[in-house]
Amino acid sequence: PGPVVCVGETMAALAPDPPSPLLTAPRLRLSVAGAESNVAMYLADHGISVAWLSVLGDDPLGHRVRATVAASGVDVSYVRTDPHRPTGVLVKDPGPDGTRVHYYRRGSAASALGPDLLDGPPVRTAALLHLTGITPALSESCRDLVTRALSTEPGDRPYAVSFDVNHRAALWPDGIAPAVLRELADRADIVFVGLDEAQALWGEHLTEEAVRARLPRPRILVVKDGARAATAFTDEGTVVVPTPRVTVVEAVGAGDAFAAGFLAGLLRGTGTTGALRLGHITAASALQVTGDHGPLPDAGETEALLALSMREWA
Ligand code: KDG
Repeated sequence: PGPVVCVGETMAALAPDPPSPLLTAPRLRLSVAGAESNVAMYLADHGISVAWLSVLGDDPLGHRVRATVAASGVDVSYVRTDPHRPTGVLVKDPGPDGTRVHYYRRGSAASALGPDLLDGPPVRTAALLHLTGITPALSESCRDLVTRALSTEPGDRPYAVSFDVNHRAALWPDGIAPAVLRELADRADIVFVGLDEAQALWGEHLTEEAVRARLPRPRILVVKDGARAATAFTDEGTVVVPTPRVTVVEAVGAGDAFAAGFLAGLLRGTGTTGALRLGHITAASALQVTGDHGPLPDAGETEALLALSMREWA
């Protein structure tokens, strides 16, 4: 099978360092932020062959993003540059009530991504295409891209599609996200959604089972309840794996890390329980750093964690 291909926008990210409100912060740290490239970088860490596909501005921030993603071992050779549109930017504003994110991405190079991208390499030969619910919120052409990738029935597609719901309220016009995201997610082969995210979108008191009832079609649906557990609904049944306890430094990027670990597990043939464990292990590494991307435990440690009995695990 071909590689995994992750498609979506990655931005330059600016964050006060040390964390303090933007109003007075003397210094900003420059890094990169993008849900799909986060997944790609963690897949590469797990030894999976993966390409990231996007468009960047022909500007220094775009060059920085490309170099950073490439340095993680992700194939960026299909990433295009647009001489007329800038690379998007995200700015974090830490405050007493948490960190607010401000986007400068309208009209960005990646917002002009469109469905034509699905016709060429590397998508045509991909084993797995990873998309998120961020992309359909970026522009009409971006929504067309995701809609077309999911327009055929799972059995009729040359590749499997995994879809992380990733609801970003700030990017959506009022009121349409719940219906659009549900319809897209229900057409994917593998879906990731946070329980709190599903409750915000589709109903305050939803349980994991009620989320499954709203998304009945995906071959695999993973519902993540943060510090408690992750539940996978598959054709073979339901598997619940508790979240191991870790000291959380910053949660941004943990969802992407989880998705990458789970997909790496599936591709390595660990089975559903192993994939959920690898999701948790990978998320833990993102939870323990301020950026989106932390170091994984080494291969020996990972194998030992995968081999624990259920009682030893959590
Ligand atoms: O999942 C982490 C992402 O939210 C972050 O890296 C930025 O992709 C991003 C977005 O659009 O919010």
